[in-house]
Amino acid sequence: MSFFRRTPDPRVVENPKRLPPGQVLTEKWPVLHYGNVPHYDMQRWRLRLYGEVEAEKSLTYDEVKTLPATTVHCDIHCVTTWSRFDNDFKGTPFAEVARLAGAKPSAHYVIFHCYSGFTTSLPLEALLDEDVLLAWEHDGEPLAPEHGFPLRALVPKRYFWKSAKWVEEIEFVEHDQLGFWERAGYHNEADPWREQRYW
Ligand SMILES: Nc1nc2c(c(=O)[nH]1)N[C@H]1C(S)=C(S)[C@@H](COP(=O)(O)O)O[C@H]1N2
Ligand SMILES: [Mo]
Repeated sequence: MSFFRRTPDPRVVENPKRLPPGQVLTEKWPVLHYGNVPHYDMQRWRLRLYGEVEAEKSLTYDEVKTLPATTVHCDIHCVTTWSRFDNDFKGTPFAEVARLAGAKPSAHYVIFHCYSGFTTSLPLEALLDEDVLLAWEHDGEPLAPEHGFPLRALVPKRYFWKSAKWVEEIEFVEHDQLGFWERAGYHNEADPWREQRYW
């Protein structure tokens, strides 16, 4: 037994299964990404929806923020082993976005295209879960630039790299395409409960 064992967090003592295998709880919110943090001219910023949809869209930030919004209370789990409990993300359910664009029956996957070419993808069906958002607030504050301002995905059931920051374009496709970290060896399904970290 280690002399340096940290006092266990009461939320884990109470509910040991809340922390996925191999994860360590953190109170801070680490910043993790490849490349640099963008600074957008929000007058020119647009969210583009395209691909296998009935109606391609280009939305201003104000338009995004007038979509039906909800708050999701969740735990987040990074593949590098930190987890953070009790986050409140506010945003619009991804299902609203899929409805707005009119995802066609052929739209089986969704690719998030982000600042500087970062991409990640998930099956559309997974993104229709009610805890999946396009988020613009965390714990009551606008997203900080380093955490994805103006808009990030939130997919709490997957490792956090699937929660793309600085989302600029959402592409609906028939066939999946591996994203940035997935091509580098990360598991494409990314379920923290099954420890799907790497291929
Ligand atoms: N655009 C973009 N989004 C990204 C990443 C990235 O490199 N670029 N990294 C992912 C990874 S690996 C993690 S753990 C989370 C970290 O989000 P945070 O910095 O808000 O904690 O962002 C994810 N989203
Ligand atoms: Mo990560």
